[in-house]
Amino acid sequence: MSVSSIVSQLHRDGFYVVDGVIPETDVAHVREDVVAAQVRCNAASEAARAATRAKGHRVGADGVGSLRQVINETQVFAPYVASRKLMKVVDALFGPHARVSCTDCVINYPGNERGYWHSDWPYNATNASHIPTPYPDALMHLSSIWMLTDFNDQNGGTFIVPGSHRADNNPSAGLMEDIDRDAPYPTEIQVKGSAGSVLIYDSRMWHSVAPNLSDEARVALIIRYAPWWLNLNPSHIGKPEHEMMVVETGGKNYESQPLKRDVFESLPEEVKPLYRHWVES
Ligand SMILES: O=C(O)CCC(=O)C(=O)O
Repeated sequence: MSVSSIVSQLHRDGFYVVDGVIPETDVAHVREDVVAAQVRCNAASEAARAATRAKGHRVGADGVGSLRQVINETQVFAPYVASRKLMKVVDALFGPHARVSCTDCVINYPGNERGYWHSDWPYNATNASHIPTPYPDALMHLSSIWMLTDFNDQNGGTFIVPGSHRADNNPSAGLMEDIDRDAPYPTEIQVKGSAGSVLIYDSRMWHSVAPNLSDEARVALIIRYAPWWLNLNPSHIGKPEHEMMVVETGGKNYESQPLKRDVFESLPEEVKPLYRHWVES
């Protein structure tokens, strides 16, 4: 499909699945490295989630493993982050100098619970830093979920509500009349695709973790692309806005450590500009 058709579909439906970003021949290797990194760092990542939950905040869903800034642990997927298949869309939406704002992984283990309807940062109202409603009707942040296993309705292909990106609010705070953020939504669909494909969506689109009813883990990367003018500092540990808006308020946020310097230096040249804003000093 042409770039302009993809952009039109993003504006109309809120999402699009880009096939074959990671070639079939490489995807098993990428998946194995990402899972190994998550398992290696599991105790630390679980402790961070437990501490956030202990403060009374809503975070994640039981049975879902995650690792923030997984690129600090494995760079196996780095060559694809600036894939032309994705960057031509990012460039068409945001112009030059776009930046990556999130590089995490999520693993839905068999039997995980359903998540709650939300939009991604900066629209998730459970986060200390979020845009107040009503939202302006503009695509300001592009989220993506990378399928490192096939996604289907058995193993927890993400629930989405097509068209919800045009709403001026989302159910994350649990305050929308007649909408239970934990319950199925009448027009929800489940994203399906083969391993190596990438779901791209307007970060405003309502989505939620789906239960994995299969007996194999469902593995994904979460990568987000932002225009240069979107202030990412509230979600960057160590930046003054993060200190002021998240630490000092006792809130929770989408947040990540910067890239390690040696990791940044090892990245492919075309990927470095996407991370240059977010490297340890
Ligand atoms: O892993 C999924 O299917 C959904 C992930 C999600 O909700 C998110 O990244 O905000």
